[in-house]
Amino acid sequence: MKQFAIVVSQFNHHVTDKLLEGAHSRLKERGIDEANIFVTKVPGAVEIPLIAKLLAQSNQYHAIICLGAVIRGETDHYDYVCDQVSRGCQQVMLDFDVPVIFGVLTTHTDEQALERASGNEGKGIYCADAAIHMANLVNELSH
Ligand code: INI
Repeated sequence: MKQFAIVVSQFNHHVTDKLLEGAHSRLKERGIDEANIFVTKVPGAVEIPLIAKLLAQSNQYHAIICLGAVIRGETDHYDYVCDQVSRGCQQVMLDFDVPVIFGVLTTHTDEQALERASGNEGKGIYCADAAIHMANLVNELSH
């Protein structure tokens, strides 16, 4: 049975709660038992890559779904946060040969983030499908 981890940041949790709900419920809908879904929370998107790395290192997960919401607002901080989380997630994926699914929304406004996080086409749902797809592909290609 495949195991999945979800790392979700608490910053902008009104958005990330929706991402988590979408990803978690889709994994279950696709037949993954609750016992095989590990969810862990981090303060902000910048903290996601370290925890994704520790999860990858544990060798227990077939895919790691990273969820967050970086909203531009007024400051340049946005660019640094986006840069750190996107590079960090990709580094973990390529260093550990485990799919790290990038479900971190980067938007100009709160409304845009909420819209992308919600509904049947929400990013959390997409990320769960991508995680299952990638876990299957890696499994096929490495046997
Ligand atoms: N973290 C986010 O996840 N989203 C944001 O929009 C954001 N902004 O805008 O500042 C944000 N900052 C916090 C950051 O991720 C770290 O938690 C913080 O810098 C401590 O390392």
